[in-house]
Amino acid sequence: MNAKQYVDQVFEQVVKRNPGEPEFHQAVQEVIESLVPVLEKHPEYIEAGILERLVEPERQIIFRVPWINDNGKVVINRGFRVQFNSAIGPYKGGLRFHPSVYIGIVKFLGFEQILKNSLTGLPIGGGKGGSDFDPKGKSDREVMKFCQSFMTELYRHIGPDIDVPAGDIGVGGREIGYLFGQYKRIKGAFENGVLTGKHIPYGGSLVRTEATGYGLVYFTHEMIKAKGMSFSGKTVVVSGSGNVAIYATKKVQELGGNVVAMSDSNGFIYDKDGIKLDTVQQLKEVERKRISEYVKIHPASEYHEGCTNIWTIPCEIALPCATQNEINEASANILIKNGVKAVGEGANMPSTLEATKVFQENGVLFAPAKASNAGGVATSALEMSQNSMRLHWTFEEVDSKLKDIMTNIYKVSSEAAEKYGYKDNLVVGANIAGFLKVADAMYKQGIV
Ligand code: NDP
Ligand code: 2IT
Repeated sequence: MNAKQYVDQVFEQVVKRNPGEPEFHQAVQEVIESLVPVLEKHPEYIEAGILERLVEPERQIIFRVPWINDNGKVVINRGFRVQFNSAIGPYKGGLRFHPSVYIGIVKFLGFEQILKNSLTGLPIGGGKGGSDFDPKGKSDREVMKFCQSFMTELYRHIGPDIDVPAGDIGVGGREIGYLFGQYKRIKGAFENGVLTGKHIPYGGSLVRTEATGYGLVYFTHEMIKAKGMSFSGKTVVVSGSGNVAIYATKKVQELGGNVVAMSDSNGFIYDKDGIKLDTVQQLKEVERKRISEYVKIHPASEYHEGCTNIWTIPCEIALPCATQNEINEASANILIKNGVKAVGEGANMPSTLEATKVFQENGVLFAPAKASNAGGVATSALEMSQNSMRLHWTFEEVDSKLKDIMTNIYKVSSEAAEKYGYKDNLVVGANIAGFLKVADAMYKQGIV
């Protein structure tokens, strides 16, 4: 069997074995199709069933999360943790709390995490988890109750050398704090390396809050710099207004770019003179309100319903930082018609396979999520290092390590692309560079 036939057969099996999980199929398809040239050079990986093993999680945990809301009503949510691959380190990846979470979403995110974590150059395997719990409109007390119940089951599956969760959509510092408090109470030990994204006083790392957004801009900057471009004076659209979007916007503004639009799941704001980030931070990080409130404070700006309509705003650089499949083929075509030159993915898999193809066929510089948003998990790994050493690095130290890591991810991804005959195709380059380390580790550890 040749490499192409092998890949097709593995993909067919994935679809058959994981019915009704289109996001997982999509993530797998994008990765394994680009591995054909690697498998041609390494027939021993086919022999050792590396791909069949890579696409099958080592362990999938699904559990009941019962809690009582402020009205005294019993509420049941579902919790998930997929421990996907531990070839190069303990499982590592975020927790997502959003009503759309089901096993297919957790598997897609966990699968992406394997190669992303490998690209960071740090010793972390791939995992992901979450719940269909919706934090919107819940009181702090309800969020705490939910987090405590969630951890009461999860604690038995995780640990600083086993599996280290962090945040993702709907999970930020507040949730990590409640989760850690309950873990510590159950274990009766101060094992702060069990979670990352912690607050600073109990072992959090400086820069972790900013890391995904800053890292995205560092990576995108490397990509556009190679073609003689910079952020200075560019019109930029950033979707989302959560953790990743806010700190991507902050770094773009520092580099002299003009971010003119941001969004949430209801709609988007357009402020042609530049988004006032302080207002967005106050509304989103402090008051947890809708982004539509922005126009009341800045009446010269506009609010439009429909989050994906944000891609109709003309820009030279687009940074999708909200959620999966938020840019489809039609949106990609509109962006191109309006003159987009570069796309940097902050969210996980924000472009559909068709949209990615449209960007690449039209010469748009394209930074794929597993490379460009790896700064968050990389800084999580730096948080784990500091916890192990019982030391605390300064903001400048961590930020400079983050910058080096993102620059290196760009370098290894573009070199792998070129080496395997896909010059400038960072999708293929990132997949190959991430895969090689994991495959080598799996191969050397035998059939496990
Ligand atoms: P947050 O919860 O902080 O923010 C999410 C933002 O995206 C909000 O503005 C939210 O709007 C919007 N959003 C969420 N779901 C949807 C949806 N279904 N449709 C439209 N808009 C939506 O999450 P993060 O900023 O942490 O995560 C954003 C993306 O970045 C995700 O894809 C995540 O996986 C990825 N990521 C996050 C990392 C991290 O370190 N946090 C690291 C790497 C990737 P609303 O408030 O209305 O729901
Ligand atoms: O998608 C991601 O990389 C994250 N949500 C961050 C994971 C982490 O462990 O910091």
